[in-house]
Amino acid sequence: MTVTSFDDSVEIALGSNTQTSVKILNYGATVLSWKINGKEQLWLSEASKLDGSRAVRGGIPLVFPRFGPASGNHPATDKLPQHGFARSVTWELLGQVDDHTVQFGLGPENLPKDIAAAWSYDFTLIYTVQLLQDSLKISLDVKNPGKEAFDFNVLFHTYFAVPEVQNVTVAGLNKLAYFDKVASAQVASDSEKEVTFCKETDRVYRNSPAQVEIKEGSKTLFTVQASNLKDTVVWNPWTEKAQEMSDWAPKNGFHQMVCVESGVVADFAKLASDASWTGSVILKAHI
Ligand code: TA6
Repeated sequence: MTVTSFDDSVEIALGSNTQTSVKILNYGATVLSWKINGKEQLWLSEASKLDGSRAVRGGIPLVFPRFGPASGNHPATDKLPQHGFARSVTWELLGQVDDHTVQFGLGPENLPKDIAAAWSYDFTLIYTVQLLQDSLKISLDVKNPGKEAFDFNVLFHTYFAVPEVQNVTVAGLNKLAYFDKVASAQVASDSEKEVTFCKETDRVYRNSPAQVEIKEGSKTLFTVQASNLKDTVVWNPWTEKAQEMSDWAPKNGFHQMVCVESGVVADFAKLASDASWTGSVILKAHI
């Protein structure tokens, strides 16, 4: 394994097999690329900004401390932008834990003044990215060194690359109620059916199973194994929303992606003074 730092990013490669690698942009600590034997596992918009002018469109953006209206109103975070600030600030590369693991850190000192004023809690985030042969483990430690408790949302907003989303299902969420963000309605569901995609799909599943699978027919493409992340978001923007997003390209690229996102977004996690919280997810590709 080798870790290479660049001005704006860091890359981990599996030893001599540099065809298996992960690249993380310091801006947002956003995983831009995860390749296994040269095959890209994540979807990244061809129009995504990578210069720090706006959040990356694709890869694995980090959502913290706010998800958005679907989590309900919250005086402390309602003033923050959609999905919070973690994906839109430059993190500090703390270094490598070992030859296949790197860590990034974020604190109030890294925030623009307006964001620090909007969310003035003392906090420390440590983001760990670990590359394995056929898996990627990402973990976020949230610490509250301050005297005041705070509530937060968190989400690993993963854009998985798939051959054709109309042939993809998400298994493991059967029979679960969900909040349908497209219809702005809570939906009770006793359906045994796996989630399918034929239109804009934007769902928040509360208290979802720790493991869900992304499948193409009977073949499992990815396994998503979450730890201490009780909710799952499933999203595909489809034609109209893809057209509306200026940083979405190609416009028909929604056919080659699905977002399956593990987090705490249906409501807020609370962190008491001097407490810590850790959530992680292991993404496994079934090549
Ligand atoms: O995670 C799904 C979602 O919240 C959708 O509602 C959609 O807004 C998507 O994230 C992208 O949000 P963004 O702020 O990155 O444009």
